[in-house]
Amino acid sequence: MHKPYYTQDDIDGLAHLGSCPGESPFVRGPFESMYRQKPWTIRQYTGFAGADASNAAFKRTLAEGGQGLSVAFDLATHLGFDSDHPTAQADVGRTGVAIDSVEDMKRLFDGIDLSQVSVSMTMNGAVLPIMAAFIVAAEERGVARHQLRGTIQNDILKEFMVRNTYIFEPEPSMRICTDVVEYLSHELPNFNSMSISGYHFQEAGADPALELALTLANARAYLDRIAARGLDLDHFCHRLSFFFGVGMNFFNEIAKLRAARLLWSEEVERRGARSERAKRMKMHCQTSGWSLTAQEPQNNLIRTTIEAMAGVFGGTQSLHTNAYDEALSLPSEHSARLARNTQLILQQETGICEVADPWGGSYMMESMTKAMADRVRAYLAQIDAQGGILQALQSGWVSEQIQTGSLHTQSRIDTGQQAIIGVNRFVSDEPTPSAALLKVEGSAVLNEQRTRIAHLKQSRDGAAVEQALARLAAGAAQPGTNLLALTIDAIRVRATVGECTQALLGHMRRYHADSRFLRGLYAADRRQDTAWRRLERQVKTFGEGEGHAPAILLVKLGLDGHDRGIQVVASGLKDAGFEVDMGPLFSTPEQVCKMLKFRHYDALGVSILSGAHLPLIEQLVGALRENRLDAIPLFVGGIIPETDTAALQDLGVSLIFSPGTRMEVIGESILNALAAVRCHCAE
Ligand code: 2CP
Repeated sequence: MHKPYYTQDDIDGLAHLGSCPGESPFVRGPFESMYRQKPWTIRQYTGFAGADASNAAFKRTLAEGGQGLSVAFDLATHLGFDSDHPTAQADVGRTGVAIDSVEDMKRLFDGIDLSQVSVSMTMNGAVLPIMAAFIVAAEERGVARHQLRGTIQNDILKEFMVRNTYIFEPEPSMRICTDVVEYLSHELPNFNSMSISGYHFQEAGADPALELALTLANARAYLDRIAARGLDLDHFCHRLSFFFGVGMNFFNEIAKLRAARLLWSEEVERRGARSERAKRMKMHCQTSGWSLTAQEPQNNLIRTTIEAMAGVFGGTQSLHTNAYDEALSLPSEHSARLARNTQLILQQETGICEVADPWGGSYMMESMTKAMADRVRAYLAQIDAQGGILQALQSGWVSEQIQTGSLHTQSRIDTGQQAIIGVNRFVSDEPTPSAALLKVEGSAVLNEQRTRIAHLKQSRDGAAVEQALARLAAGAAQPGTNLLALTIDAIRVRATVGECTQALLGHMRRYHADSRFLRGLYAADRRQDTAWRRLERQVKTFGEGEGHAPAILLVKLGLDGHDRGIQVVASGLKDAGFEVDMGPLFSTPEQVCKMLKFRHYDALGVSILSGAHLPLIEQLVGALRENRLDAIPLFVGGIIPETDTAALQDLGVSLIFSPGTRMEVIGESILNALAAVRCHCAE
């Protein structure tokens, strides 16, 4: 909550005041000259289909004003599956580029000078083979290791908390992260070895203070592990970078970025760092994907511009601006260009780059920075009281905090307290002008990758691969051996991403998360709301008629781990009186059938945000039919372009819900569909 206005009284005595930009504690920015010397890097997250298509997109982005690259990998790669693995097939090339080997990595950067362009890679679970493939690809192109500049995300803790592209259990995963930091700090001195991320917390429902607290708590856990290896803070700390989301809470987002630098500087100093470089937090920011709406998508251009300005006023070093059509699909060429132009216009037309930290000294901003830092310190104290972030993760505290935030936000939107223009206020009756969406031909990418893998396996020295993988597997069982060094050896002789992962899985167990959702919170927020109470009555009436509450099974199919939406729907329907079970992440059609046989359900709801809805629903419907379960009404929620609606309906999908659908609309639609099935059966 902001005060109506701020005065000198609000900043009197604040300890963080008095420094200039580029001076410790860096509240006002990491560099004195900030954007006058070098504006933030325009770094758009890009990648889809195969390496050649993504390479063309990279070249286009650089030609059109992009200043660095940021690679999006597909879900199969994230989870360490080669494209020809049966589990991966529907997801190959959908939400990022498919990379199976160093050959793919070389094609990805073909014609791009890696000694000149910095490359960020969002990779966590399969960080070893992907980082190794990047290093070997550069080596084979003649680029020296010290010339490589860029960032590997390598932040596994937030994967267990929200992003869900983990492979191994937390302990071995932490070892892998630390091996990567250790190796890069010696071998690639200009490469950032972590991008410790808050973005995904905000996307999952955390407010800015919780986002920052969880990010810093994770960063502290990494510092502990790295320090335990005997590495000197002044040697590696300047290569730990950060990544935050920037949403529509304009002033708070700026305050968050300023407070982040303040708190990090304090933390690193407290641990004994001497150099200013070690204490200076550098960050990448991304505008909020969650704030984009499928309704009137052009409004998203405005939202993204405002969020980008908050990132820049907050002093970010690198920025991704989302494309306006991302609530509908992957960005099209046109929308990607507009997103990039948003940053070019800010850099080159506005004069924003001329002054460092223009908010410095503002009564409001300084006081909000302090308030933000205090809230974050209070969260960190709560985490410490539990024994640290790993304990807070394992006890469920982290997911409870985030889900609480997301449910309160959802109820504020559903009741209209939080305005979203075009969604819950000033809704337009006009049809939305259709955007030219990017469509990935998944099966074509899959076939191409399969052929390439087969060719690679025929042409390589099989014995050398076997030996390298055996050494990697042995290294996994032996703490103290650097796994990145061993993976580089394996990748160099043309082992695949999947084979390296498999070798590690011999000694490191695969992680399986529980699916949890909160009960009671959403309904508590909507108790006074007539639309909500009507839904509760309808559910009750349905239950009285049937002799039991309507029971629904909600599942995530495929490799997509985005579970904010399904958790909110599970909580909302449960609170309305439905019986709700949620299947595990990454469910297969066969597992869904097993769950449906285990107990009675009236309906099945599937959430897919990866773009793989058509092949996945086709597989699911086939499995339901084989198991004689196809009479159960099937609902789909997620990012489903209108052009795919008819195909899903032909497959037998009863209802499709896009993001932003109000809870009572979901609940009532399901009840109506169930009632229609009952009528049909009675006829
Ligand atoms: C910059 N430099 C300066 C100044 N500005 N030196 C003096 N005065 C200045 N005003 C120097 C820096 O110190 C650095 O040199 C060099 O110029 C490059 O600047 P930088 O600030 O390091 O910029 P950068 O190379 O773009 O690096 C920015 C970050 C890096 C944040 C440090 O980690 C990064 O690029 N992160 C991007 C992460 C990313 O793209 N994530 C994608 C997430 P030295 O290096 O010598 O110090 S995708 C998200 C999706 C949603 C997902 O995760 O699922």
